This record gives sequence, structure tokens and C-alpha cells, in this order.
Amino acid sequence: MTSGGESLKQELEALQKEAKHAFTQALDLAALDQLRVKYLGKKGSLTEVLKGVGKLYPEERPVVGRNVNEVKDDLEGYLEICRNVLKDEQGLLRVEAERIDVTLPGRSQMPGVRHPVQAGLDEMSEIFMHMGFEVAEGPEIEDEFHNFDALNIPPEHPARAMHDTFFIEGGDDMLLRTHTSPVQIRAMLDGEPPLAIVAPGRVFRCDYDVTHSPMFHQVEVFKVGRGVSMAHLKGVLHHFLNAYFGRDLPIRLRPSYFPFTEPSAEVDMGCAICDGKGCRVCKGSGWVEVLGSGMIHPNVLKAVNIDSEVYSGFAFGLGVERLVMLKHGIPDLRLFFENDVRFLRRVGR
Ligand code: 2U9
Repeated sequence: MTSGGESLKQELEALQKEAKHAFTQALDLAALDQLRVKYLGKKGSLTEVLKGVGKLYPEERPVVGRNVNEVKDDLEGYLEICRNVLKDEQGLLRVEAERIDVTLPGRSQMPGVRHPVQAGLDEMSEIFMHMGFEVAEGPEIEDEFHNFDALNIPPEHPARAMHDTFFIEGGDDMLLRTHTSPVQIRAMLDGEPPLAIVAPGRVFRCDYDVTHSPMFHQVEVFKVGRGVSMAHLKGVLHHFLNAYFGRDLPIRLRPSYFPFTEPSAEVDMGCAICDGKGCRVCKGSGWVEVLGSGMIHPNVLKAVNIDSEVYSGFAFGLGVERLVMLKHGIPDLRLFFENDVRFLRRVGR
């Protein structure tokens, strides 16, 4: 072999050694690929060597040319091995980085609770549903007929004054319902007696002090049928209050007046806080007022086309916040609307 062929061979060997060493030093696949381009690419070192082959004597060319191809094959094989090693390494690094410690304690969930008022509404509705009452709901924006006229509330009644009721501006006779009674009116207009309905929901009045909120919740109940009497009213009330307060507390009815019932009665319950002995809540009397009730006024039945000579009905209404306060000993109505989670969690469910 001529000195030209010999030196090309040596150059080739040096290149092979250098490239292999460089391949093993590559830290990642991208770096390795750059080295592939540098040594084996179209403009790479090996191509440069190949150019030198053309300058050799013709008889030397095939030998050295074969040498070049052998080195190329060898380097490509070596490159593949280095590539696989890097791939394995990176896989292991990823597994390591993404390792999950299954022995760590889980992140605790903080499930919410129903708002105490909603819990009260649901509990109360459920008790009436067990007694066979059907739940009915209606619009919170009402007209004067369903909210007042049909309920025998005359135009001069103070509840109809601007400062007692939220009227809708430009709404022509529309207002935020002041009680859930319009739901009962709609139920009686839609159905035929016998009817037994419980109407839970949100109501609005222009009232704001320690014991009144402009928005509060009511549950109203009525039953209309043949021969419905005050005895049925008292029986239902007694069962309801026992079930809600979870114990047998006495009740008493005191004569009262509401436009939509005649006769009307306010209902007192033996004080659940002191068991009737007398305390701050019952102002020493042993009794607390819990709701209003009565027999549905004949004028109300007339307004919904029910013949009061054939049918009669009882009705009562209660303030949900007030009853929830009595049951849980909550001292201030405003706690319901401040949304302090410590309060909500204690009383809500
Ligand atoms: C119809 C006929 C009669 C429902 C009644 C009361 C008495 C009553 C108050 C309790 C506390 C309202 O939330 S509160 O301020 N309710 O005193 N409610 S009788 O009488 C009706 C309802 C519907 C058709």
C-alpha cells in the first residue's frame, strides 16, 4: 500500500476511535444525534475521508473504500447501542421522577354540607311527606291576586303597603312573594279536593332587625277535603313538632287573627330549651310561639272555586329560620346569612 493509502487508513482508525468515544460521552439523545451528523452525516467526517479515496491509486481504492464502509457500519451499530442505553437511562429517570409514594396519607376531602336552612326545609318537608302531603313549589315573583287578593287580604291591609312589600319596578302589579301561600292558591286552582300540600320556599318582606331578615324561608301546609276540622289541624301539628324536635312536647292553640283563616290560632310549644320550666328563650313562661294556623277562610276557598259548604280545610305557616334556631339553640338570626363555615358545618347536614 502506498503512503497515501496508509495514512488514509490511519485517519480512518483515529476517526473511528474518536467517534466511539464521543458517542459514549453524549448525555442525551439530542446530543447523540448531533454527533451522528458530525461523524456520519452527508457533510460529516467520514464523508471527508471518503473523498480522499478518489485520490488513491485505482488498485488501492476498493480496499480502502471497503475499510470506510466497514467503519461506517461499525459506527452505526455503535450509535444504535448508545441510543438504546440513553433511552433506557431516560426511562429510568422518568420512572424515578414520577415515582408515587403509595404509603403517604391521602389528601383529605372537605365535603360540603347543606345550608342549615336547606337542611331544615328538607327535614320538615320530609315529615309532611310521610304524612301524605305533596310538596309544591311556585314562582318567587308573584302578582297581587295570588299573593294578596285570593288570600282575603284587602287592598287597605298594611302588608300591601310599599314599605312592607318589595314591588317590582315597572312590573305592573308584580312583587316578591311575602309568603308561600300563593303556591297553595295555585295548587287549589289546579287541583280538586281532597288536597294535602306542603309548600317550602323563600319569601321576602321589607323587614330588617335582630329577629327579621328581608329574605327568609317558610313552610306552609294545608289540607282541604270533606269534614276537615281543627282536630285534624292539631293532630298534624302535634305529630310534626314531635317529629321535628325529636321528643314529645306539649302544644297549645291560642285564638288569633289572620285574614286567610277563620278561626285562627297561634300555636305554642312547650319550650324545648328548658322543658317548660321557664328560661330566657321562653321569657319564663315555659311556652314558645312556633307558628300560625287556622281553618281556611271561606272567602279564600271561594277565590279558588271551592265550595265552602262542601269542603273545609286547615292551614298553617311557619318561619323555617325560627324553628331551626329553636331546635339548635341558635341565638342570632344573622348567623344564617353570614356564611361562616364553622357555623354552617355545626348546624348544616
Ligand atoms: C292558604 C290559606 C291559608 C297559612 C297560615 C299563618 C297562619 C302564619 C306565619 C308564621 C311565621 C308567617 O313566617 S311567618 O311570619 N304564618 O301565621 N300562615 S295561617 O294560611 C294559609 C295559607 C294558604 C291558601
